[in-house]
Amino acid sequence: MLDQNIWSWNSRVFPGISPLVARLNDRVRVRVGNLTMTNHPIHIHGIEFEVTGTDGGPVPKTARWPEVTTDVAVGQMRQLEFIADEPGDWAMHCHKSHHTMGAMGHDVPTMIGVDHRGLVQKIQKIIPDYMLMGERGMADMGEMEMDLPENTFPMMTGSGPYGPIEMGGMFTTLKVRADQGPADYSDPGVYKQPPGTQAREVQAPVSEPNATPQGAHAMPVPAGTARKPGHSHGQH
Ligand SMILES: [Cu+2]
Repeated sequence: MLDQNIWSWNSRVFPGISPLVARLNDRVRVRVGNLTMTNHPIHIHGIEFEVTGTDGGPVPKTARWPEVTTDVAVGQMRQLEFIADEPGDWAMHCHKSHHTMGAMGHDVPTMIGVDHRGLVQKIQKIIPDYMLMGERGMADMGEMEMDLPENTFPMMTGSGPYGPIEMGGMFTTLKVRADQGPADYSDPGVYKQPPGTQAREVQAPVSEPNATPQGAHAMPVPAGTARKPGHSHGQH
């Protein structure tokens, strides 16, 4: 059955799925019913929600707690509520990573981190159609869009303003907008960050050999050692 391990929301898979759209500071209620034979931990970025209801009825206010992920077990329903108080495009997805990927090849060794420069040309002399992929992670796979059997769907072809999102399957976005009209749930498009709030690449100055380390990157770590959380390191 693992060969058919593909998952959807209402028979829709990202990117062929509508976003959840909210006006800034709307109270949003989402009901997730699990009709499958495996659990799905539902995760939303950007906001915190409360589980306000189950198959047994409403959860009393005194028994609710803040969450960003809630597991919806086989045959269960979970009702989530939150105030959409953070503008943006937020990922909303099942937290089992293979449930956000779609059809996967099995029995294939992972090539992440393997430097195979020069290898492909040599192999292609013997096998002309040979391809290597996965050196930089799963985006390589999504970009390739290889031929697939007719009874499946592409693996992770979702893309965003900065390139491949590396997601498919049980994934969508929560879009929170200040300028969305009341009861307007149409897709507002890609979120535009206010000036000065967007992450950007910086060119750090090359530090002097005797300069004080400014962070973890400035401190060489011998190969094969691990730095345990909680240990004092540097200026932090
Ligand atoms: Cu899942």
